[in-house]
Amino acid sequence: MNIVYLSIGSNLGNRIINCKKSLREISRISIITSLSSLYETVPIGNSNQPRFINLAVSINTRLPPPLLLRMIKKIEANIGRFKNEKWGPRIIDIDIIFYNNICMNHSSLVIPHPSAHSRRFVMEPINEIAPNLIHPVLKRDITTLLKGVKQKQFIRKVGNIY
Ligand code: PH2
Ligand code: MG
Ligand code: MG
Repeated sequence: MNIVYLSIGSNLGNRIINCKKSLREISRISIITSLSSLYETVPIGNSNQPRFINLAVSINTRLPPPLLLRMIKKIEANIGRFKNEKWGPRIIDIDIIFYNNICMNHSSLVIPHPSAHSRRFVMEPINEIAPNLIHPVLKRDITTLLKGVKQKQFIRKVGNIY
């Protein structure tokens, strides 16, 4: 089995329900092994959009990375995601952050996610479920990487999904 960390975000519609729906769909294609709290976060990149709800999950899956990505895109489409601008508002976004300790750099899929380590909305939830996980490129654990992230990026725990 492969151990994968996903980052989930929503900033359109009922953000918590959208995240819940994504978890239900993810559990159909994999085993969810841990779940972070929910966080409300200020948008990074394009700041002129609503705040996000973000969380992280770890899953066990037999799907290889390209197939997992294809399934994730289907899940996003099922929940109602439409094509939109880069970094624009979205109903649901599910990103593969880590896949075992694989490092891959394909045009359609880069793992680890290339900007994960500089985003508090990704690192803070993963730190909750896997503080000792080593980033396979940067060779540092999550807690150490989180300390290097700009603490300005506003983030607030808003509870749990269940
Ligand atoms: N996702 C982005 C860009 N900016 N900002 C926050 N706070 N949360 C996100 O999930 C997010 C973002 C691109 O996917
Ligand atoms: Mg994203
Ligand atoms: Mg994405």
